[in-house]
Amino acid sequence: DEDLDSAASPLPSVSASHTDRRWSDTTSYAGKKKLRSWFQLPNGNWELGKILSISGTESVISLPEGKVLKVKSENLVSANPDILDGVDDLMQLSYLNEPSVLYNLHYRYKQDMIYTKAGPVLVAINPFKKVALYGNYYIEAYKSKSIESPHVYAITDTAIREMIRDEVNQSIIISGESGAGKTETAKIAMQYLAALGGGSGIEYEILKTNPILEAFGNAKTSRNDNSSRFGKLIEIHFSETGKISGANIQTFLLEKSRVVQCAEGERAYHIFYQLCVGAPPALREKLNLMSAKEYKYLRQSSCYSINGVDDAEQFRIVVEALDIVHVSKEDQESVFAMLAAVLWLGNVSFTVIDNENHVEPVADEGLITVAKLIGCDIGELKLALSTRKMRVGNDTIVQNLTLSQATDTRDALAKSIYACLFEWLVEQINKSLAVGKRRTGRSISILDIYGFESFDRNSFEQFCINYANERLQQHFNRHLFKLEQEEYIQDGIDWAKVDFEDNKDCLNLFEKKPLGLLSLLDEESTFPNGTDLTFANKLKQHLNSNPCFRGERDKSFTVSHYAGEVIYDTTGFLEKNRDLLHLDSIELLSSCSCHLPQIFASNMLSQSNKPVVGPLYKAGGADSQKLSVATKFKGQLFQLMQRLESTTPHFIRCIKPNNFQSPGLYEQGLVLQQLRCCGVLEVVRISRSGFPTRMSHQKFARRYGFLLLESVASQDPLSVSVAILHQFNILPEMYQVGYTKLFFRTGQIGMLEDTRNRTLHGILRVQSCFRGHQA
Ligand code: AOV
Ligand code: MG
Repeated sequence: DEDLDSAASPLPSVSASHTDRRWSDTTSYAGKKKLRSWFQLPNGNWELGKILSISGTESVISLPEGKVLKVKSENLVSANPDILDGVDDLMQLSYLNEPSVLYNLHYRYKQDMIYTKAGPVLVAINPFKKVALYGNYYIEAYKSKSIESPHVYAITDTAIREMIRDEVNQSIIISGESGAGKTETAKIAMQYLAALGGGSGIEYEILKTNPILEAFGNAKTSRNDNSSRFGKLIEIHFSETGKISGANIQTFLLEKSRVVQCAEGERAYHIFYQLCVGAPPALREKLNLMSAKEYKYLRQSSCYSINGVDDAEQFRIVVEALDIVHVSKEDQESVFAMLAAVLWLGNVSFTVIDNENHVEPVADEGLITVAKLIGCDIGELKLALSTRKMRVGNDTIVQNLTLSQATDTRDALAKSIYACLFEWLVEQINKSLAVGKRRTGRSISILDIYGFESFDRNSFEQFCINYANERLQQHFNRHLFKLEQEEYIQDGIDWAKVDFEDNKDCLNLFEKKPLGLLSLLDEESTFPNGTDLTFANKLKQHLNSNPCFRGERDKSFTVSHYAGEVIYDTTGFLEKNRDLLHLDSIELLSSCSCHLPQIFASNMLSQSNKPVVGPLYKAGGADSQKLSVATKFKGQLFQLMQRLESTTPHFIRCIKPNNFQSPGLYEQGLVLQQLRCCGVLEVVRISRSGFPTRMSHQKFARRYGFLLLESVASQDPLSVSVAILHQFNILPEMYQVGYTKLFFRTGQIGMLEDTRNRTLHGILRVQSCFRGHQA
């Protein structure tokens, strides 16, 4: 059978350094007939055909539905034999080219097998529907290892075992584009951890943090109805007995602009809509709540509901979860009051009072309700929204604000209240989940950060999100390429270095000092006359020689990210990076009679003791001084990476099969682009072109030594091992002898194992025949 024959043929030679051959091996098919082969259609999709004949440089190929085509042989790409259809690890494919990988993933996806291994990495393709792969039955099955097919449970199980076996903290790092399924995957991993490490009851609290954080930190975007607008690392602690003893959540950079502004068809944070439809009558009255349509902040994107989501029901779920993580009813009411205050603040309007466009707030229902909800004096609120105190020498003068200044001040206040509320909530949750003082055990961390984003219009938020993804990508590269290759060096192995798409240049573009994106942004943010335009011009002036950077028209620039090019529009960059809240607003909050605004004010003041935002603000004197947003975020990311470096990582790559959040639709081009950019195929390639199977000389000699036909003079394990390799004619390029171990390419040990099994089987049969004769 020719198909089988090609399955058994040695691995295609994988070129180590030529990028043009990264994705396809063009093993020649000349002389073979009726082989399966890939043919690329004009639309870019691949179709599986059979080669009917080959003459010269042309082949005749039959495609599905009876089409027969004559094509150039060089346009055909080898397909795997059908016995390899749907293998659960891409490593097992004889031909590792793009169409074969796409086909294999699709083959499985059609049968709801959404998980596939790519060597050490788990690939998860979003099903966009309920699949019967979860719950107690499966948890038990993975725990007892009665099921071994790839799964988040299996990866999580490995993490637990390695944590216990090696006494090393573990991390599960989930990445992928927006909407690819990271957050769902993180929850599935948490479910497994809770089931295996449960018992104390704390696991129940841990699971309940999800609905809370999603309500306050997720929103509908054009990419994902439940898009995370913050990054999250949850560290789950285990006692020596393997039981969960507590947890800690760290969050990263919440997108706060969404509170006051969001694009058509998107929504602000879920909790606002949940509160508007879900609040019980008494609460509605107390907060003077109206329907979402009445609030300007929610009205601007003309989207109030999400298909298949019942916001009122979600509200009840959030309240129940808040109860479980021990947020008191009183605190809950304060939280809702802050949310209502933010909504009402958006309704505050201004009237022009002089011919210089100075304004004052209209004392209507909005203003009155805000004052009541945060517990401040109406007069103070009016002043805080329409004037600014300036210190000149020893005098304080009061300046009136123009309409646009007042609107910005109002929005800044709303954003700050919301961001502080989010932080405060996370703090409360952490108190409730706190690990006891005896922190002797180990931990498993799960990282779920916002995915790479490229919209029609990309602003400061996408800039930060994509920067974070570059950092993560580097961590991935380091662990799966660099470290792997370092192990070969350590054991003295001679191997062909495999190049991978290193994103060092792009990270440098962001981080280099003083001429990197972040430094230049900070510098411009401190200049009194800095504007988004001067910032954009400075970038073009200094960075145009960087291969990852390109200046664009107007105020825009392009960055070549590992996941593709993104054009950023610098409008609003400086302001978002400075993220100033005027001292007047902070003073207003600290004058409030309600306790949350007071806490927020003191948090803001304590965070602003590092004056990196320079002279401008000092001169003004009335502004708070603090780290710029980008610098703070960078620091957080560095810390995160440091923490992850001390753990054994397990990687999950989520893939989005279509942009419509629709089940069953598998778009080859889209999947391919994600596979390419996240380096999944390189991981398989390095695992295969490298020597993924390792066995110590001792173990190898013990296991296969009895197969030797001639005895070896020296009985040391190394000599025995070498004799075995010779006897079985294992080609020199298929293995390497290291100082301590033998290193094999994929599939080699399989052949030896087969022989070993057959021999053992034969011996047993002979023995049983022999016994039969005797009887
Ligand atoms: P993300 O976290 O990767 O995007 P989500 O985890 O929110 O993506 O997934 C998006 C949607 O896909 C979910 O709301 C589900 O409807 C569906 N989904 C994902 N995984 C599964 C699964 N295993 N089973 C069923 N449905 C699933 V973002 O946070 O936008 O980067 O920022
Ligand atoms: Mg998410």
